[in-house]
Amino acid sequence: MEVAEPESGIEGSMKHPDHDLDPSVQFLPASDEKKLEKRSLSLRTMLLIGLVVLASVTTLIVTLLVCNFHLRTGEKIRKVFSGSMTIASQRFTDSYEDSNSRQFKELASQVSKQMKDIYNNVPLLSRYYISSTIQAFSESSNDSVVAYYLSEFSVPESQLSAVDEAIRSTEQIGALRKSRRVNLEHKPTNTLLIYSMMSGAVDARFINSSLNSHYMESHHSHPGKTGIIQSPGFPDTPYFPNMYTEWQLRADPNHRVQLEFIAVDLEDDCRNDFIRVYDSLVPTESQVITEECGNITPNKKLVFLSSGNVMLVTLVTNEEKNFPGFRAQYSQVAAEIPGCGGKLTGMKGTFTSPGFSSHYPPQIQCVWDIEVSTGKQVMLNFSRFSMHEPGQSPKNCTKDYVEINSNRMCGSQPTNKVHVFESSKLTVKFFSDMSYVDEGFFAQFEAYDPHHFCPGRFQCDNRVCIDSKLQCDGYNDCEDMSDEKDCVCEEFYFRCKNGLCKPKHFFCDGVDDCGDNTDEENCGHCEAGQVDCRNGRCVSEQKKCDGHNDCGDGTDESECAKAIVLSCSEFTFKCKNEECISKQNPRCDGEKDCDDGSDEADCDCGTVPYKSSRIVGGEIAGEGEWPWQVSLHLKGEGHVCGASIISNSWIITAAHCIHETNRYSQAEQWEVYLGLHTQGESNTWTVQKSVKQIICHPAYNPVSFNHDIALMKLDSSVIFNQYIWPICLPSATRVLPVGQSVWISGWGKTREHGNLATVLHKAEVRIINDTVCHQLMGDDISPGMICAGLLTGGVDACQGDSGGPMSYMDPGSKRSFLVGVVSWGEGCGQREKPGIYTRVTKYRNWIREKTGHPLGS
Ligand code: 4AZ
Repeated sequence: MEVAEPESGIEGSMKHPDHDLDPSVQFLPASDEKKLEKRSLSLRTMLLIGLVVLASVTTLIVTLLVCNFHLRTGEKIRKVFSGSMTIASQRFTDSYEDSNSRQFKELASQVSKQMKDIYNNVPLLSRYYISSTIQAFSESSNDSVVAYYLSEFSVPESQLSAVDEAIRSTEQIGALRKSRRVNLEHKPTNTLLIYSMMSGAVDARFINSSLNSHYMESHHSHPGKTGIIQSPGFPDTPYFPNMYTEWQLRADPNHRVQLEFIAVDLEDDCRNDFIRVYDSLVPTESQVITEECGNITPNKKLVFLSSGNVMLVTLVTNEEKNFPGFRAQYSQVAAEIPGCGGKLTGMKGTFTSPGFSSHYPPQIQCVWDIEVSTGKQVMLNFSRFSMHEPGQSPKNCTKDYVEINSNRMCGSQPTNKVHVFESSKLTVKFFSDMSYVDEGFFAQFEAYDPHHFCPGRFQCDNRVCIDSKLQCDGYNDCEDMSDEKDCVCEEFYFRCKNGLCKPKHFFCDGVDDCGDNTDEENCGHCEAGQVDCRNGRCVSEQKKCDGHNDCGDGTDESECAKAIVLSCSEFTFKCKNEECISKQNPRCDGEKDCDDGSDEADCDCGTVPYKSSRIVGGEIAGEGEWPWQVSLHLKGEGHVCGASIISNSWIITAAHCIHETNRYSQAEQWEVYLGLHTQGESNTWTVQKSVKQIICHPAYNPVSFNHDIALMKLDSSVIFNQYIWPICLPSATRVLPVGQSVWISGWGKTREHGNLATVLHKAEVRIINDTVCHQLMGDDISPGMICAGLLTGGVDACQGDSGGPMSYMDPGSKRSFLVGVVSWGEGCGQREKPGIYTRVTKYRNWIREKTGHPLGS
């Protein structure tokens, strides 16, 4: 591996691998307009450059960017940090924007030397330091220079977090200088006066060792003008595979860079091809403003602002699926954003997050003081509110938030909710941190008469106003139930004994929606004292479990506490000796029910040996909590689907995971991760296997998703440990009552339009009545499917969870059974749109036939 020369800051720089090869991409000297602008390139030139660049796969830039960010070399791991520092002792000149200029090279060399000194002052860093390269300079608002660098270290694995910590300590450089621990008194005369310094890790996906080319452009925006940047070849030819491209954008001091995406057409999966925008000129992880991929429709405005006068746009692509790419326009806007805070008076008015309807910039704070006339009070409504950020919980809002009277709000807020305050004054604060931005909010305030608030809306007891349509709809919209009290139940609702109205489809769904169970009473058509047979007959309760098939379909003998030998039916459990017994769920319940004991054979499954303790609305799982959970990776693309371990050589997944493309159906394209908790982080117990054989259900229908189940045989058998353990397969007769709580787990998206989870998530959902599911989801529901979710929405499986387990823990035996395989749904977590799962009990015989799994019947 080639490594940059430690001292120079230019030699071996990752900046312009292509310069020696094609002069057309060199940076021009400063023009008479003072600022530099890269020469615009024709498509042909771009393609030519692209080809040349592709040929120059071994350039140092790529070597460092692609291979060195976090690469193992024997015992040590190469780690690269990126960052910026303000050099107070240096005045900015335009030539610093041209990396080929003498001035750039001289200053870069000085900065590199100084960085070495800085790291030498921290023993841990000096031990592992290799080199720094200076990527760019920009002009700060006080005429000094900001330098952007990449620093490379070679670190033993055990020291990685200590090095991270030590790197953070270098951010104290200003403080250190003041306390003279860095001996600047004896500095050589050309030592730079460094004022502030910040460093951070680089995005892990740059580690992708197949990235083999690099392309870079630099632009300085001009007042009143817009410039265009676009992926090479856009829109006529797809972007190149395995390429890292970056666009450095600068504005004049006291200005911000504004970037508007005009078109984005990338692969859907951000783990493969993605655009990232940084609030810096280097790709520092803590300064990502946004990440984009997929196809973004032009009616959705995607505008971003920098916090200072620089911005970096990067495009990383992988081997497969090359799309047209993107086009964006950049310009500069004044640093001061009008309407960021201030005093608001009058009877009503509006205010927005800074820059709305652009995304707000990072690192900004606004404070509004609202005051309405005395005698009136303030109410506030957010007609738009979107402040999501990866890693931010809506419970504590530590990243970007709005704060009203010390209450923080983030994530989404319902647009039909009005906040009512018992005061004529209100202070609203807006805060955005260094990374990730969102659309922000549009707020209306209004003065109200304290005796008559919520005009035109329903007023909750907790002084929240909601849309009148939400009153008496069966859902607790006020969050204090006041919208569901004293209701007259309309046509599609029934009345509970306690007076609540509930949608008719909540009736007899197995869940006590009323709270007094009246919606679950008298659910059969038979009289009191009779059993409801599933074939519609009614027989006396006394005939239940008496050993006679009184219903005729075995229902009266199917839910018995004790095993009675009966003639075989779909409601009986068949022992290995062909005897059939009547007991409900006899398999692996710890009691020998079959004379030959076959109901308790091969029950070493479904227990959690570990005794510690974009799923939507779920929470992070404990390590080892779902030891049968598998992550299926497609080679080079990462996690695609979930699966469940059923024996030491077989796993179960969804057929649609396999059917997606021709490539997906090839066994050698898959990597199976067992005992995994965090994507990209293997533990000593994590096992990776290849796939020897894939068996999709022969009747799988890719249009209806009927029979969405598949088996994968591992290339060699896995040794179980406390993090790798099989789940039990349910017997065909396992009864899962409606309303039963079951668990789903996976690394899928945590929001419908969000990103895949890195850490395994879990969520508790409930089995939903088949009839209700038909009503809600239409005729697409077949007997091979089972619905689960919460009808109120918010908790669900999502894209990336497919193939993973829906497990039921039998409270008696404490064993988990695989009752469903995540299959499909309409969106994720929507109200009255449950998730659809493959009903595993229906596929038992097929599983046994294909895998030889030693199941009872
Ligand atoms: C999917 O795309 C998917 N809400 C899986 C489950 C659900 C929706 C989508 C259920 O794999």
